Amino acid sequence: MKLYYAAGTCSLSPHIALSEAGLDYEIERVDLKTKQTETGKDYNEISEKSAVPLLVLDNGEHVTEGAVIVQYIADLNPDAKLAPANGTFERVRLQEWLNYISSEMHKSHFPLFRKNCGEKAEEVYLEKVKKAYSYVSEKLDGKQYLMGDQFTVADAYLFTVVNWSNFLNIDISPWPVLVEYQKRVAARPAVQSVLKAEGLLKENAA
Ligand SMILES: N[C@@H](CCC(=O)N[C@@H](CS)C(=O)NCC(=O)O)C(=O)O
Repeated sequence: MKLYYAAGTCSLSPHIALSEAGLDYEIERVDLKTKQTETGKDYNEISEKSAVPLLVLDNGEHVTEGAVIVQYIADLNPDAKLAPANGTFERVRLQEWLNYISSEMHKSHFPLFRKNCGEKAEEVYLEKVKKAYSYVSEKLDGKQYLMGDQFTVADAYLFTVVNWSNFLNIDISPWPVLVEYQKRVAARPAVQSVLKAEGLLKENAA
């Protein structure tokens, strides 16, 4: 299977999930400005949503929507424990997190990145992002990960969206629990290898 990704964007989350799951996969980078892939293909011809992440399965099926892709990946290798089993109440809790991160956090960053939605919109959405930082910090207090001691795909997603604070110069030091959480997730070997592959580690930045 192949993941189409753009460095540091929301596709980082399924990229981490693939790495944590220990599966065989390929990646292909997409330039979201030109919509060209690294092998010179027109991404608009590949992705009908013209967005990353896109997971193309070996049978040709396309899976889109990050919150769904990561669950698909988690279920391919249950031994990696990246998601509680389907049908359990714990799975509902995981889905609650994925939906919260997607609807309340991920998309609230849109006007902050676009910088053309007007000052008021930026102010309102920055406020929303900070409110979410407070909420997740409260929930993470005393815990390693969102679901407890076990790293799950919800952590891959949360780490990805909180990592955008680096690109947007949002100071997260008022949320020390979140600062420690980001460090904890970043230090995982599978996450390190993905950050390296996407050129997001400082040593690769030059
Ligand atoms: N609902 C989609 C949204 C995906 C999305 O917003 N992707 C962004 C990158 S984070 C993108 O590819 N945007 C297209 C563009 O910038 O042209 C999901 O959750 O996977």
